[in-house]
Amino acid sequence: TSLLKDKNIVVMGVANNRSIAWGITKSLYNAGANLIFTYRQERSKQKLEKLLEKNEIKPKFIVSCDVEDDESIEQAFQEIGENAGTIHGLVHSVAFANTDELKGDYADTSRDGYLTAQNISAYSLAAVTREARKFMTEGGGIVTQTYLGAERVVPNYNVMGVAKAALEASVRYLAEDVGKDGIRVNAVSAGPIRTLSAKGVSGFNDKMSVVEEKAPLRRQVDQDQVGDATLFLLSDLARGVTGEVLHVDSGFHIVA
Ligand code: 0WD
Repeated sequence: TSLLKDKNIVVMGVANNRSIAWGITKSLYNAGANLIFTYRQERSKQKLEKLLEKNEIKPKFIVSCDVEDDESIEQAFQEIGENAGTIHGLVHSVAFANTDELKGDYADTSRDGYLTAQNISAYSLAAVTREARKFMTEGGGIVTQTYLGAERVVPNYNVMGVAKAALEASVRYLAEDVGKDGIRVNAVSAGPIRTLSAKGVSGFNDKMSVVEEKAPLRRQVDQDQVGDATLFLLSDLARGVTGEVLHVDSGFHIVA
């Protein structure tokens, strides 16, 4: 397709070939987008460069961005704006919580662990929206990645579930802020997918097998499905959709 032909899209959060952001990258690239990547760790940058090469994807450029640091965000988007001119879309696919908080009782969450999860997983969406919108002068779309643990109690997801609830509320407030500029803000709520981050959640394998057993579609979700849904939300096909959480979970969230 050419749904995103000549559109400059920023992708944040490719750590390796299992990353949800990598599935998204493939969908957006096949739809004709010019891709700009941000990374946090040098190791992720190297992996990303290899992946891009192997898949014959030419990035517009790659820039460092640690979402814990306002200065890093400002610098990254300044550089993106200077190089790309206009930004048409942004994919936020980053989250973090200490693994020792992703098990046991939520009540035992430390203050530090709580603030870290909120900082990187929820506040970061507001911070990057603020910087990106300066260059989104032709309107466009912002899409983040969330999970069912925001809406329901999912064992062990704990502090991350609370951070995702804040993220989903942020999607709505941000949608109102930037709607006047023709920018839409949405989230994809994916079913469990085996990635580096997912390894940190205790009992993660069980969550995947329950989707296979109970979800209407009786199969697991993969990165490519999330990629195509994200493509839809960024494209003009979703021009009437904002402030929305779109479940890409084989329908799991509708069953009791
Ligand atoms: O089952 C799953 N895997 C699901 C994940 C189901 C539903 C939603 N999600 C969400 C995650 O919560 C996250 O928001 O999808 C998003 C992407 O997660 P992923 O693809 O599962 O995880 P991973 O491949 O580990 O990528 C997460 C990225 C990493 O990139 P880097 O370059 O930093 O290695 O988020 C990054 C993380 O390190 N990240 C940060 N990026 C910038 N600044 C930061 C930070 N401070 N902290 C973490």
